[in-house]
Amino acid sequence: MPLEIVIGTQWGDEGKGRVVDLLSARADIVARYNGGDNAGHTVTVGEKVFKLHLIPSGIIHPGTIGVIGNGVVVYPPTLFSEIEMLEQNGVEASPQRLRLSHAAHLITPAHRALDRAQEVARGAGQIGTTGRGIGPAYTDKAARRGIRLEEMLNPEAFHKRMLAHVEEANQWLVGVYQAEALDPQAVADEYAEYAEKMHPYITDTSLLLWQALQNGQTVLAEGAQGTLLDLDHGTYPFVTSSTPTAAGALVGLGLGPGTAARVIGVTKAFQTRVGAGPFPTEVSGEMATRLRGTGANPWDEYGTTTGRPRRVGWLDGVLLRYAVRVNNVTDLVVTKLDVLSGLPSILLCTGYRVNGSVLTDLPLGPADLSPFEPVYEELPGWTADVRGARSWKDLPREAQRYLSRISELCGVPVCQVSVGPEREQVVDL
Ligand code: 2SA
Ligand code: MG
Repeated sequence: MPLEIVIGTQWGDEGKGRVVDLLSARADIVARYNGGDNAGHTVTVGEKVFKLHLIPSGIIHPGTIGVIGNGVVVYPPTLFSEIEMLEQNGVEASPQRLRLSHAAHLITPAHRALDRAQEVARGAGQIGTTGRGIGPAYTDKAARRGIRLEEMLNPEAFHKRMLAHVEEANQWLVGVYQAEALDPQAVADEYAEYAEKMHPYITDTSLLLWQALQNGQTVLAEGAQGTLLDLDHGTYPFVTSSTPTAAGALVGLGLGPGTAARVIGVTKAFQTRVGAGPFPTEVSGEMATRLRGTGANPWDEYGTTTGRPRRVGWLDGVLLRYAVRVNNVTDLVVTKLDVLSGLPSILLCTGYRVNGSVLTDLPLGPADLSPFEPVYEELPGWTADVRGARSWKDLPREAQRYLSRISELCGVPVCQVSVGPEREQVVDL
C-alpha cells in the first residue's frame, strides 16, 4: 500500500514543494495533512512560479487529485484565491480534483485577529508567527469548540455558530487584549457565502484515501513546515501548533501506520529559520547575505507567505540526525546544493559541546538548545557550477564528499539532490 510521506527535517522551507512536485508526476493523490495557509510551497514550472500556501502543490500535475486532510486548518479566502490562481494558470481545481475533509477545522477572521493580538501581548517573548490564525484555530480544536468544515453543510446552524464564535472571540480581543472587536454579523454572512461554495468540495477524505490505497493507487502526503516546528518534537515553544512530523500524516489524513511505505525527509544543504527561537548554527554578516540571497529571485531565503528574510546558518547534523530518528526517514533529499558553490570551505555541525564534553544526541530533545555550542567539521568547498549535474559523477569531488558526510552522520542514504531551481535540475542517486 504505497503511502509516501514527504516531511521537512528542519524549520520548514526545505524545498518540500519542489520534491513533492517531482514525486507527484507518478502519484494519484497528493494530500496536505497539517498546518494551514502559513505554509509556502514554491514550484517553478518553466516560466511559471506557483506559490501555494494551502492547496497541495502536487495538484499542478494534471493526473493528480488534491486532498486537504482533517489535520489541516482552512482559511476560506486563501482557498478560493488559490483555486482562482490555479484555474487562471490552466490548472483545474474543481470539486472533482480537490477534496476537503469534513473534519478539517476552519480558520476565521477572529482566529487571525487573536493570533496577532497574542503576539503583541507576548512582547519580547514573541514566537514570530505568520499571523494566519493557526495557533488560535488549533487551540479551539483542542478545546473542542472549533468549527469543522462539516458544519458548513447546515447553513442555518452554521450561521448561528459563526455569530457565537465571533461574539466569544470579541470578549478575548477586547476584554483581554484591548484589540478591536469584529462585526459578528458581517463575518457570519461572509462565511455563509463560503459555505455555499465549499459544499461540493467537502467529503470524507479518510475514506477516499483508504479506497485509493486499496485500489493500488499512490498517495503522497505533503508535509508543511518542518520537524523542528512540530508542536511535540520541535523547539517548543517556538513551534507551530500542528504536527509536521511523519506521524502527523497518519493522524491528519485518517490512515493507519501500516499504510506508510516511505518517509522522504527533505533537508537544505544549509539551515534556515523564519521566526524566533534557538538556532545554534546561525551565521550573520556577509556569510548570511551570501546564503540568503538578495531577494531578487523567488528561491532566495525570504518567507513565501510573509516575505520576512529568513535567518540562515550551517547545516546542523545533530538536529538532522534527530529529525531522521523521530520521523523514521527512509530516504533523504538534499536541496539547494548549488547555493554552496564557490564557498572556499563549508562548515558542518557534527556535535554540540557542553561542559567540556561533546554530544551527538540531545539529552532532552531540541526544546532548549541554549547551553550548547556547535562543534564544526570544516569541509573543502568547490568552485564548479553544479547546476548542470544530473548524476553523481557530474558532481565535484568536494560536493560528493559533503553529501556522503551528511548521509554518514544521519545513517540514511541521500536519494536525490537539487542543484538549481528548475524542475529538471536534480541529481538522482
Ligand atoms: P504559525 O504562524 O503559528 O505557524 O508560526 C509559528 C512558527 O512556525 C513558523 N512557520 C514557518 N516557518 C517556515 N516557513 C513557513 N511557511 C512560510 C514560508 C513562512 C513565511 O514558506 O516561508 O512566509 O514567513 C512557516 N509557517 C510557520 C513561524 O515562523 C513561527 O516560528
Ligand atoms: Mg515554505
